[in-house]
Amino acid sequence: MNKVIVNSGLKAFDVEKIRSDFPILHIKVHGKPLCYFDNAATTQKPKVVIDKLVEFYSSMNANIHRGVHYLSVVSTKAYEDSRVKIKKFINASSEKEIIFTKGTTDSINLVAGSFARGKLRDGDEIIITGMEHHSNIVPWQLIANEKNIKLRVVPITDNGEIVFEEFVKMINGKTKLISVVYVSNSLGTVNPVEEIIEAAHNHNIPVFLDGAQAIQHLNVDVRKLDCDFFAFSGHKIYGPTGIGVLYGKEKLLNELPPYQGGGDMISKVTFEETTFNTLPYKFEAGTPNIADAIALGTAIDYISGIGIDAISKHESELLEYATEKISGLEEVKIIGNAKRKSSVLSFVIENIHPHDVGTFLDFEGVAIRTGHHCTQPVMDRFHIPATSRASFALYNTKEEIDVLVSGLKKIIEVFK
Ligand code: C6P
Repeated sequence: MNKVIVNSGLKAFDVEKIRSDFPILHIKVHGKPLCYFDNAATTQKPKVVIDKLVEFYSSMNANIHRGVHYLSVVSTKAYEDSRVKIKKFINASSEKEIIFTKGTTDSINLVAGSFARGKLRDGDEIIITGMEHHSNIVPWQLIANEKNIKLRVVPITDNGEIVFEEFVKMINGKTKLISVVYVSNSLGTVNPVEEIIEAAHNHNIPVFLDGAQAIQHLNVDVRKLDCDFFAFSGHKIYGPTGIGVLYGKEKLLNELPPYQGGGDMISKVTFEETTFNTLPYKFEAGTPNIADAIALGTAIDYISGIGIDAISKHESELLEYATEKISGLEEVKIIGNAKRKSSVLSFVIENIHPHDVGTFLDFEGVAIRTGHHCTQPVMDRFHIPATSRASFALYNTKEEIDVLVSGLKKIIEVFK
């Protein structure tokens, strides 16, 4: 593949060098070079992240916050160093605002459980949008059913953008939380989160951002955004699975009751009464996912070394290139045409089920996702059962997109 070096005031972006950092990108699938376009589901891991996991279990493994012995001190320091890296990466005010979770889903469930227990009353309302992932619908529904809370849904346009005026109209005295996806995983829409936050804060309503598809593509500065909560998953930002982050403003987190009880989240326990640990430990009950938290720090170092702005620029070029090529196929319809999009290209092909598209492309070595992408209400909104989705990452190239497009042309020909 050709070497693509982009240098326009940003850090030099050498995609071939980046590709050489990811061992899995060099395997063959059905005898063909792998073109991995399922990055919105999970990203591949650079060797430094894989090596960090091996290093942890080979030379650092011990439980944290509990031992005075050498290994415990080393692993505790590495775990807490990772928290500091994440704090800096998203520009939080303090490490106390960075809670390790299992991932975005776990982070949303944490706030749904804790916030609802601490703050919500009968008749209160939560606003979400029509393009949420199931993870930002179901946890609120569970609470809504339990506490008689109303979930209100902002409609979306045919282009896949929220109807902002409708959102503003929905805000009222009963609204207690607004929880929105920053970047839609099935449409690619980048939501106007700055405006959403401003409108919400004019009414003193906190905003939760589902950042699962934002953190790896956009420069996220939680202080500049002024969001109250922000969630992301490690595995979507080149880190391991089973680890994620909940950011919350310190003042708000302090006001919330614990989500789960157990070791490490307590200050003192008697049979009569328990007092809780300070932040962030109040929300990290039990032995956490130590190795993966540390390797997530390594992934953040890796991304920071390349520069998120350079990554963003590269991915925008890929999205633009793929959109142009795929729009040129008359049988293909793109689902999600928002003015501001990020790295996700969803489409349907006349008379061919997305699962057939996915299976056919797989034999060409091309990995895409097909289905409802855990956003069934989005599929309902567009009156389709599923889409095919190609999602791009920092290591993808235009040559790989050419392979995807030629695969699509073949399948269209075959099904004719
Ligand atoms: N979307 C996709 O293929 P977890 O599973 O907890 O890491 O992330 C959940 C989640 C929450 N919000 C958004 C916007 C997401 O895209 C996801 C995960 C994957 O699109 C798997 S369904």
